[in-house]
Amino acid sequence: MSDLVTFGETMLRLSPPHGERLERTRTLDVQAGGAESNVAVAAARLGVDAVWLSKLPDSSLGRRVVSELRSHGVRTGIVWDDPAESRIGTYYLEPGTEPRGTDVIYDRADAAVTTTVPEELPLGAIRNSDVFYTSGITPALSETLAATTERVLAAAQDGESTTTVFDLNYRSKLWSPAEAREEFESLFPAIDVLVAAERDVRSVLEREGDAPELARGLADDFGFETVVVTRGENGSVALNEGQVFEQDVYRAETVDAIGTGDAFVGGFLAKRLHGGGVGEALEYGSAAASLKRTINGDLAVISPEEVDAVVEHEAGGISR
Ligand code: KDG
Repeated sequence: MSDLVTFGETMLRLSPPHGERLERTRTLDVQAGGAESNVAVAAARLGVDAVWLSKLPDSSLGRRVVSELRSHGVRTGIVWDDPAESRIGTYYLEPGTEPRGTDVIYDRADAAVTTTVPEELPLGAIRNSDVFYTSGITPALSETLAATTERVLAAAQDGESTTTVFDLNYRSKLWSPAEAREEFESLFPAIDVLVAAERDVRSVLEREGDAPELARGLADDFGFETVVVTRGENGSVALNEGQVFEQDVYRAETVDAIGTGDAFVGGFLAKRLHGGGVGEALEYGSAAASLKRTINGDLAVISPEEVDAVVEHEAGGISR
């Protein structure tokens, strides 16, 4: 039995030292990065019993990812693949800084995780979890994974008290908006809590209106228990049982924005799992996200005390 189970790909993230360009650098920093493990790390660091499920080559690179995630308190359930026949995904990241955008280059085709079938996963553990989380990246990675995502979400729904949480996480380098929309809408009936960036709701799901209207439209059409719309610098909005909650962002000096959304979700889920209401969870997730922005790497290396301090002392409070 665990509080949170997540499932998805984690890659090796390779990035040049601050201010250097991928084109010229001689040094690449290596870290684990992937939306679902990022959420697990943020939640684990905030006191949640979190398990991350995936498939990796049984090589030093696969083991490296696992030991990094475990060092943050995440438990792992890994399908180990023959290293002669499989690989780990990598992504190269040159963080953007005004006026230059972030450069991301994926090298992840045919990674071990893309062959994961439901029979390889601990469906019982998924059914017994309080929350099962995956994101829109997972079904985008292969047809096999799209089918597996559907099956594991169905297994989670079979759990007596498992809440399924899905972040759209649309990635334009993986598929087109039309492909993503079709897949997302087929998964929605199995999802209790939808998290989505406002821009993805507009451009991928082709919805219109202000953030509360977007959330209401999705909840009405697909029966979500909760919809959280994240709005970048404009904060976030959640709709739960007909009630709208709004949250501003907390100030942060940004060192690395990658993983901000995952830290938000990790914080949101931690607060919910610890008995907090939706408004408090938005506040806590938002504070976790602001702390993440100050940290290099995908992972939110944060503590509950730091998140509480942001909530208590920083401007950007809640407007309910
Ligand atoms: O949310 C952070 C992720 O975007 C990053 O870890 C890389 O998983 C990744 C992806 O597919 O974009």
